[in-house]
Amino acid sequence: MYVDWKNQEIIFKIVYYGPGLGGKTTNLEYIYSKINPALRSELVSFKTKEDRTLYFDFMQVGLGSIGGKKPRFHLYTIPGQIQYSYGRKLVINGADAIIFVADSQRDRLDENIASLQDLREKLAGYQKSLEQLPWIIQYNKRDLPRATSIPTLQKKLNPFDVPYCEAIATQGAGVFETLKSAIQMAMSKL
Ligand SMILES: Nc1nc2c(ncn2[C@@H]2O[C@H](COP(=O)(O)OP(=O)(O)OP(=O)(O)O)[C@@H](O)[C@H]2O)c(=O)[nH]1
Ligand SMILES: [Mg+2]
Repeated sequence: MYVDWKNQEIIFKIVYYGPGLGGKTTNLEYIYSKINPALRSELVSFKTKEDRTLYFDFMQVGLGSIGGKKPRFHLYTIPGQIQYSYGRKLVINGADAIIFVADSQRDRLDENIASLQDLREKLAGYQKSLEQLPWIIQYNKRDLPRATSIPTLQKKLNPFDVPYCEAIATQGAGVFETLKSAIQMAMSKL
């Protein structure tokens, strides 16, 4: 979080983390398509030719004003593919809240666990930890028939019992609920 005194803005950084193909970019695309254009910037995406995130996606979202200051949320997604480790490290720096987008498909459980471990390592590089930072889990792809049950996902991915949302990002289900929780968490630091 930082204050831009010139423009009287308070900037919060919210990062969508999680395994490749989990649906991080889809969350941002849905928000972009539904939110009042007056309240958001353009969506900036750096993609590979296979439509995978290469560096990050970025969009700014604004909310009215609080005590004369205007809260602004910088939403980023990380590149989930294993080889873009350094990109993830850069994007996670300075996050005020993290949304961990887990892929509910049964055969993706190990990738979710590995991504959570990767997140811990990246944060440790900045002397930060998941115990200190506000974060939330989004169990995405709930529409798929062989989705892992929520109790199993909770047991494997949520030992601290942080808040979670269920989502179908392609249909927009749960996308704004997730963002709202993350915004509340980020702002609770104020
Ligand atoms: N069935 C289903 N498919 C989804 C859902 N959310 C995302 N997808 C699909 O999953 C694929 C990957 O989605 P992305 O949003 O690009 O995933 P990502 O997490 O940004 O992936 P990286 O950029 O590689 O880290 C796309 O084909 C999406 O349409 C969902 O809730 N249900
Ligand atoms: Mg992506």
